[in-house]
Amino acid sequence: MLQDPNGPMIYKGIYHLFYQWNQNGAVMDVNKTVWGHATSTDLINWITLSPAIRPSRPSDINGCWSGSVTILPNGKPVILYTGNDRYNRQVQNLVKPKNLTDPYLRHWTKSPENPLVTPSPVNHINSSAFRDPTTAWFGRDGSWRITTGSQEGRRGLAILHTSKDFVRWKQSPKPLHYHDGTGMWECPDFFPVARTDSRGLDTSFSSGPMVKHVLKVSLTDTFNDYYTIGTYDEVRDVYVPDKGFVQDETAPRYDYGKFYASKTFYDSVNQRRILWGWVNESSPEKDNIKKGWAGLQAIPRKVWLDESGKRLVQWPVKEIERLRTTQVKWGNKLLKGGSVMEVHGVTASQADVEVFFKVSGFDLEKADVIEPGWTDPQLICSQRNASSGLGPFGLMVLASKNMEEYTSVNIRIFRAGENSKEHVVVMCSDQSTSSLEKGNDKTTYGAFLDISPYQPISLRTLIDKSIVESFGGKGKTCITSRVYPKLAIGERTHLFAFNKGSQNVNVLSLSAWSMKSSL
Ligand code: DQQ
Repeated sequence: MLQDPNGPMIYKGIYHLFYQWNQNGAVMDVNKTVWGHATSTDLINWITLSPAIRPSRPSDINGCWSGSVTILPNGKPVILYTGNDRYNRQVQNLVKPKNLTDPYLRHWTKSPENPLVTPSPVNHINSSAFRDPTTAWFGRDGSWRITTGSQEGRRGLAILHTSKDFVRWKQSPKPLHYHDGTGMWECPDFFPVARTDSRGLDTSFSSGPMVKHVLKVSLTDTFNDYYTIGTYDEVRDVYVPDKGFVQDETAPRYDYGKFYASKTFYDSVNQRRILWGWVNESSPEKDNIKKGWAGLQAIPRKVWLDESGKRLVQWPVKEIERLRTTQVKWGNKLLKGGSVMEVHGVTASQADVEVFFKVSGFDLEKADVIEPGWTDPQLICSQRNASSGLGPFGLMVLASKNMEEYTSVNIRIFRAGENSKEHVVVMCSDQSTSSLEKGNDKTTYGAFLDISPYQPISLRTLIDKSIVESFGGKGKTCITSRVYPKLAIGERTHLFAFNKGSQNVNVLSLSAWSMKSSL
C-alpha cells in the first residue's frame, strides 16, 4: 500500500518522489513503512528505484514515517523524517545521499547522530504525536527552521525547531501556530507564495510585502487537508492567518474529495511550486488485497495564490498535456434543459476534458433561491432530485452505455436570496451511481465555487479508469474521486455532457483529448 508523498524535489534535472509504502501488501502497516522512491524527468513518466529508507536502527525500527527534503545552499539535498523508534516513540532523523554525483540518488546514509530530536515530558511533546518534519527554511538570523505536527489534548500544533547545523535542533518556546479543538496536525506544510504572480518561491524566500505564507495541516479527525493563508512574522517567529481564516475544519481544502497528507516543493528549474497528494481507496480492504495494490498519488498540480488573496489555485502540471492524443472539439452547443449528449471519438476511460459553460443573465436571474439551511455543499450535491432550475449540468464520466454506471461532475447555481443579485455556485462530484458493485464508499462530494456565473464557467476533468480529478473555476475548487466501475471499462466506457436543470445552458467550448498511458 502506498500513502503519503514524501520529500518531493528536483535534483540535477531529475524529479524525485518518495512515498510511504508497505512493500508487503495492499494494507496499511505503519510499523513496516519504508520510503518508496521513484524518479522522473517530466513528472508524468516514472521509474521506481529501491526504497531509499527502511527501518534498520533503534531510531526507526518500527517504521520510517513521513518527512521532507531540504536542498542546502551548496545544492545538497538532505532528508528529515520521522522514525517510529524501538519504544514506539516518534523521533526525527536525518539521512544524506551517499553519492551526490548520482542524479538518481539511489543510496542514502542515516546520520550517526540519529535521533536528532526526541519527545519528552521536559519539552512537553507527546511521543505519539510528534511527526512529519517540513522542508526547512533559512532565517535571517542564520538558523534553519522546521516545523513538526503535534497535539496537546485537542489542541493541534505545529512545533517550531531551529538549528545552525541541521544536526542539533532546539525547540522554540512558541509553536509556529496552533489551534484548539482540531486534534492532531499531521504532515504540516509551510511555504511562501507570491502575491501577484503564479511563479513559485523557494521555501526560504524571505517574507515581505509581496509575499504571503500558507500553512497546510492534515487533520486526522476528517482525513482532509486544510490550508490557511497568512503572514509569517519573522521577528516573533510565528505564523498568523489572515482575517477570515482559522486553522481548523472551516479552512479551505486543497481538494474536496480524496486527498490527504499532501506536500509541496519548489521546482527551481521551472520556478513553480508543485503539490503532491495521496489519494486513498474508496473500496473495501478485501478488494484492495485482491487487486494487489492500494493508494495512489494525484497528478501533481502547480499551486499559486489566487489574485483575490483568499485561496490557492491548482492546475495539473503542464507536462500532463504530453499524454494527449486525438482531440474532439465542440463549439457553441446548446445543452437544453433535461438533455444528455454523448461526446464521441474519445477514449472515455482515459481522457482530459475541458469545458466552458455559459448561462444567460436572463436565466441566472430566474435561478431558484438557495434554501436557508443549505450551507453544506456536500449535502446540496447529495440532493439528487433537487433541481435548482440552473443545473445540475456538467459531465458524466466513466459511464456505461445505458448509464447503469456513471460519475457525475457537475455545477449547480442558486440565487443567494430573494432580493439578491448574488449567486451561489456549487461544484459536485457525485459517485453514488459510479459502480454496480456494492461495498464501495460512494459519498457524494461538493464544494462552493467562488466565481461569477455571469462569466464562462470552466470545468476540467482528468479521467483515468478508476480516478476522476476535477478542477472547477480554472482550479479554484478541486475534487478527486475514486470509483470502481464494473461495466464502464476500457472501450465500454462513455463520456456525456448533460444538463438536468430546466433552463438551457450553452457549451461555449468543449475539448476532450484521449490520453495515452504513462510509462
Ligand atoms: N502517515 C505517516 C505519518 C503521517 C501519516 C505514517 C499521515 O508520518 O502522520 O505512515 O497519513
